[in-house]
Amino acid sequence: MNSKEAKPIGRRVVIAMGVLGGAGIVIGNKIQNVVGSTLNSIAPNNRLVSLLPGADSFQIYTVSGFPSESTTQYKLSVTGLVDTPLTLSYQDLLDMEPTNLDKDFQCVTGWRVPNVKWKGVALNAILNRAGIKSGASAVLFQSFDGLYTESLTLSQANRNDVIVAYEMLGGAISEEHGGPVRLYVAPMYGYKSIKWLSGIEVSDKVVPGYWENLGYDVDAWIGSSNGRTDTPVD
Ligand SMILES: Nc1nc2c(c(=O)[nH]1)N[C@H]1C(S)=C(S)[C@@H](COP(=O)(O)O)O[C@H]1N2
Ligand SMILES: [Mo]
Repeated sequence: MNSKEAKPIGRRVVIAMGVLGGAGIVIGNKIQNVVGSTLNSIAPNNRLVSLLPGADSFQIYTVSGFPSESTTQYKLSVTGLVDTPLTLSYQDLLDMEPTNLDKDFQCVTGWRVPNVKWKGVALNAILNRAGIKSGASAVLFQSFDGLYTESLTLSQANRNDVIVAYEMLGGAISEEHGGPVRLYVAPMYGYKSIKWLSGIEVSDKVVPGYWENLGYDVDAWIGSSNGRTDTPVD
């Protein structure tokens, strides 16, 4: 691992801010104390959590401000190499069979939140509903923040621990955490879990996402990518 990859994400954000001329880039450090302790105080599972900033608590990351969509406005488009393009409402997602997960969230910069409760729809259920055309090998994701992107190979996207989430931490996903709907890719570092998810596009090839263009691994397996040795999420 070279020294560039070893730099914490905060440093990269500062660098990116220079590149983009300060266009709406925010890092959680400033608000982490408030948000972290709020989350701690409402942690639904009676876990004893540290009130120290950064310990076992989420940091809020955004590269493009905090976009807002109500659950009634919300639309998720499913396009590309599919038999039937879809536009799913929030209610459409609630009406599909739910998947519940209780798994850690690990950022590549080192912080990890253990045993987070997630609820949503398996991404593979949405893909199956649209129908995958031959020639497809990847799934691209867009955010209604207008800037952040991500992608997975089709086989990664078909895992049962990859969900289009509408609940985390025991309730609706807050605006800061990417509500009303975000992706949660359990086996991979947090940058795969795109917030404010607005588009799913089935494609013939993976396209590196926002952070991957800035040096992070496209295959973001926890513990075996980015030169890190974290314990994978089981
Ligand atoms: N749209 C969007 N999604 C995003 C990010 C972002 O900046 N914008 N940051 C990613 C990174 S690096 C992490 S670790 C997690 C952080 O999730 P949180 O802000 O809910 O803690 O969101 C990921 N998804
Ligand atoms: Mo991250």
